[in-house]
Order: sequence, then C-alpha cells, then structure tokens
Amino acid sequence: SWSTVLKEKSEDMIHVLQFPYNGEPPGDRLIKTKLTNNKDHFVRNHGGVPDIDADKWTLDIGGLVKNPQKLTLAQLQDESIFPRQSNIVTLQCSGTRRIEQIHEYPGDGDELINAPWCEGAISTARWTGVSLKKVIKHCGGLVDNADNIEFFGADTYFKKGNVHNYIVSVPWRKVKVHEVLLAWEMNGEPLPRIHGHPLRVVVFGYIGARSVKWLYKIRAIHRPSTAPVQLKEYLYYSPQIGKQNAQYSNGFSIQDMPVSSAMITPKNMDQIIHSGHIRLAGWAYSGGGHWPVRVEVSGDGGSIWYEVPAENMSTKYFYAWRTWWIDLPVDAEGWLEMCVRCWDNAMNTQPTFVRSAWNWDLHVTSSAHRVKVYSIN
Ligand code: MTE
Ligand code: MO
Repeated sequence: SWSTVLKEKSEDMIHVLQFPYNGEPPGDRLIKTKLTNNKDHFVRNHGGVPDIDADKWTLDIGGLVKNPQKLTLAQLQDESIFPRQSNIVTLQCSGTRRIEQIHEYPGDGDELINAPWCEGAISTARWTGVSLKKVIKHCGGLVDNADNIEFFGADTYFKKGNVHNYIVSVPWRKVKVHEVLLAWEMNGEPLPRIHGHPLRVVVFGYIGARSVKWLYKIRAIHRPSTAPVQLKEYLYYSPQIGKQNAQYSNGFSIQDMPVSSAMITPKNMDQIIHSGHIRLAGWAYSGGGHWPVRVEVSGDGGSIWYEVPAENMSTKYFYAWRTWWIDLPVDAEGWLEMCVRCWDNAMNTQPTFVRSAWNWDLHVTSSAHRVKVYSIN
C-alpha cells in the first residue's frame, strides 16, 4: 500500500509536488554523509509507484539484438552467468536548483513536470547489479548497426491529456564502457519500491531522467527513442526560445550533467554572528565522466575567490559528488553575497549568473550558487 511506500522515506523530506511523490532531503543531512541514506535519497517520479512482484517479473530484451530473451531476476543475479558490478554513483535530476531559474523568470511554468527543486535533487549511493553491456552480450550482441538502447519503465503518467509509459534511451557508446548498470541493490539493501524495485537503470554521469526505474523492457534501436519523454522533455533551449515560439527542434537533448555545486550552509537570508570567519559547506559534482577537482568560494559576490583546502573535500570517486567545507575569512558587517563554484578535471567551471544560462524549460541550473547572508561582527 501507499503507506508502506511512504515509510521508505524520511518524514521530513521536502515535497516539491503534492502528487506524484517528488521530494528532496533537508540540506544539512544531505551533505553530512558521502553516501546518502536510502531514506534520504531524493525521489523524482513522473507518475505513480508500481507495485511489482519480483518473483513474477521478467526483463524483456529485444529489438536489434541477435537473440531476444526474457530474463528473471534470479538469472540476472546468477554470478555464473553475469559478474556483479558495484559503483558509487551520484544521481542528479536536471531540475536541481530550478527554483533559482523560476525566481529569475518562471519559464514553462508547467509545475506538474517542472518541480521547483532546491539544492537537494541530488544524492549518492552504492548501486549493485549487472553491466547492461554484459546482458546485451548474453543476448548475442547488437545486430543491424543498432546504436541506441531504449528503456521502458512500468509506471504510467499523464501529460497534456495523454497517458504514457516512462520511456527513454541512451546511446550504445555509453553502454559499451560499462557506465550503464542494471541495479537491484542500493547501499547494500534491495532496491526500495519508490526507487524502482525490482530493477532500475543507473546511467553514470547523465541526468537522472535516463536512469529508468521499474524497468521491464529493453529495446536495441536505431537513433534515440521517439517516446515523448525522450523527444519532448529534457531539452535545452536557447535563450531566445520561450512559451510562444518553442519547438522541440529548438532544443537539444540533455545527457551529460555539467559541473555544478551548491552551498548548503549558510542558507539564503541567514543572519550570522561571527568572529572573523563564516563556515560554508556544500556539495560539488560533475557528470559526463568528469569529477570535481577544486571548489572555490567567494564572500563578495564573486570578485575574490578562495580555494577550499583539498583536505576539506570528501574522497574522489569517478562518478560521484564531493562534499566540502571552508571557514571563510570575513571582516565586514552587513549583507554579503556568498558564492561557490567548482572546477572539474577537464577544467570546466560554472556559468557566473543564473541568467547566463537561463532556459525556457528550466533545466540544469548550474551557475555559481549565490547565497545572501547578513553578517554581524
Ligand atoms: N523512471 C521511471 N520509470 N519513472 C520516472 O518518473 N524519473 C526519472 C528517473 N527514472 C523516472 C524514472 C528522473 S527525472 C530522475 S531525476 C530519476 O529517476 C530519479 O531517481 P530517484 O527517484 O531514484 O532519485
Ligand atoms: Mo529528473
């Protein structure tokens, strides 16, 4: 029942929508640990939460593979057929920090789809399962130059009067390098229902939207999926595009997450009594196969940047965020604009202002995060 699903999550999750269940954990708890507790992992749902009997469930693999097959969970978990793979991976929703773009200009304003996320639509877990590449190889490999893999989630949702399954795709080149996992375990526990029980996709470094939950069907195809979620959502539009002139062809499909960061402490509008320094803390992340190498903060709106000491950053993993903290020297009284930005290992950094990268569908708010505080000496 729904109440047992709700028990999978902490009671104080911040629900950014009433229905479906979409929630992020309180920030302080989010950055306390490198791996997020399952109860605190953010949840992003387009519709309801299916109730799937794992014993009757099968994974249907077909399309442009040599030998289409249906596999049970027991077969997928049989280590004599498939070696197990475990990875620490950060999932980030492309809507993270959307609230800042809404404040700048509301854009689409379709709040049913565009949940007003703050800094918590990101979490990290150790996912265990099997590399999708191994499963495709088990089916004899791809035929006919297939170049994309389509995933079907068992949930249904409504958009503009129609009912859809949750269907998206990823390119084969992502699967080929073992960066697409079919996972049944989250931090050593069976996958909770709300996170996709019995099996979900975890795509390393891509927007969370490609990591399909309640997976029941896989198809090898030519070109990306033409299902509505793949074709019409998660598009990055140019600044000239808005509600009046939006066409799907004006946007490009978002896959890799760019480098981003957020300040969790202090919070916007905090009053802080200090004696020479203010403690700042938060997270930094980069997708697309990159990782954070340096975090910088500013107490003056971004003129002078201080490097967070390396020892104040959590361990580096290839596919995960890093938490950080710093005591920033402060001598002024009054309003200060605290900022954070991250550099990744490919020397990418973040746009300066929210308006530098505003886009109509309000995705990927990755500009330097700005927090105004009142400092009292
Ligand atoms: N898979 C299905 N079947 N249905 C969904 O609504 N939402 C996607 C993705 N997979 C979704 C889904 C989005 S947009 C995100 S950000 C991630 O799941 C969130 O995963 P989580 O809820 O486990 O944190
Ligand atoms: Mo998302």
